[in-house]
Amino acid sequence: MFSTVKSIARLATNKLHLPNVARCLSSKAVSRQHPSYQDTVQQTYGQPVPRTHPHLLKSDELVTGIKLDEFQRRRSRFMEKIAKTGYETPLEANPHIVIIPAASKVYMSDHIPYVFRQNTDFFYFTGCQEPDSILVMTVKGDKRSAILFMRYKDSHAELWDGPRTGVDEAQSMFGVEETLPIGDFEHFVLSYMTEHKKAIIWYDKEEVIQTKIHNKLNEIVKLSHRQSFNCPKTLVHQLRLIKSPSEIELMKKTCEIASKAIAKTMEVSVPGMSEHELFATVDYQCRMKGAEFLAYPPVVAGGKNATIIHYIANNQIVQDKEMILMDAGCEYRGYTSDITRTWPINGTFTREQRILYEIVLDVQKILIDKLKDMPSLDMIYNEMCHLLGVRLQEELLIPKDLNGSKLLAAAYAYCPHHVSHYLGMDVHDTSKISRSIRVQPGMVVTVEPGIYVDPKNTMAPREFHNLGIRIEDDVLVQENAPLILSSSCPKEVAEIESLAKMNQSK
Ligand SMILES: [Mn+2]
Repeated sequence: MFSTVKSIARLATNKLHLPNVARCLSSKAVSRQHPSYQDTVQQTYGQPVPRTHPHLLKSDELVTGIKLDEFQRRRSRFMEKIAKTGYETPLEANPHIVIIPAASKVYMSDHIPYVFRQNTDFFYFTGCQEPDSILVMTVKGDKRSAILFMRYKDSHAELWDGPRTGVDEAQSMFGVEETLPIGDFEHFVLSYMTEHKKAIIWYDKEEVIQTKIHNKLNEIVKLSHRQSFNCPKTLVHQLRLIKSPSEIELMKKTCEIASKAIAKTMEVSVPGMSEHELFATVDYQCRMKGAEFLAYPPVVAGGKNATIIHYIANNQIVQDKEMILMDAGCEYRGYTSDITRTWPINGTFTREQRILYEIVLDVQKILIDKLKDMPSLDMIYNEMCHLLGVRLQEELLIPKDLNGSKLLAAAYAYCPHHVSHYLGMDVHDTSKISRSIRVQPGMVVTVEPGIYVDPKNTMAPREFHNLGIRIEDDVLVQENAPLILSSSCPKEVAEIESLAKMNQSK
């Protein structure tokens, strides 16, 4: 990917191109802010800021779509929650220290990193994109404090890996009470624990994010009065579960990008194409519309591959008369979409494909509509099994004499996955939140029923064998009616047939 020699060459080239940088900076968008040339060259940050990346952020945003005060509000709401826990006596509040590490770089092989993705909870509270940082929040009575531990600026490391924000700039940039160098972390925690012997330490010991920090914390906690950690994750996820107005805007955007990308993929698809090409198309379309990357390895499954729920090999040719099931979503500024569409590669459903497709579509629409009654996701799942069961009985894919739990079990044989999960900064968002609680306005959930006909399924007539269909939309729960965020991706039979027909004659 890169080598010493090439990097040196690149540095030399960059120097030669400095006048070009200056020319670019005089473009309209930047010149409005009148940056001094010297200033731009000298002060760099570990992530885009409005001055260096005016095409990505508005002048008052810390990250695209979100201002600094929202991050501060998230931290103070969280610390409020923490302050309400852990009273030893009704009058004596415990001090608390919460530790949330940033992600570290992960390597696929020697010196070759995977694309960096920040630890979600850390990003939610800071907007900080730098690896190996740590957020510490302390709560003692009415006193609240957020401390960010950052890497020093390091000209040598920055030549290789790009700029760092550094300790000094970070305080005003991220609006925390204090910033300290990462090397001071251990000492800070030790002295805090010495000073506050009864402090509760909040740290997720199950998920090792920074190994060094994890090991140090384990040593520290053993010496402490507590000798164990409290996990902060559930409290964090309770906050993340309800999206703020700015988060809703970002969710709309990420869903719209992926919706249009999948629609475009339908439009170019044609028999004989490989799943790989369709994967490349959706990936390309998402990036060209501004997404950072796909939110997960997409399922691009032609024909019978669609019956494998987590099929991601994506290396087969899609044949005439087969359907393609595409489950893809993207990440836009830290927010994810998760959409599935199934369409006939030649633009026309066969009789059997259409029968099953219409069942899934009808059931999906009913389930989305149910969200107005604020059910739990588990209730929606039970409803799906019931509706699928009845509809499959009508089409003779389930024996007519089954009812009750036997009918539900028969439906389960056609759809072995849950119908919904929470969606947000993570694809399977807020995993600590049970699916048995009722949904509330501000939550975003998926609705994704499917039918998969395994030839081993003895109830299924032969002509339905190996068909796999799923339709998945991303839905914002609102007070009155749910809002489908992925509505710009067509799902009606006539719409997807006409889209999929567009490239057939070429
Ligand atoms: Mn999903």
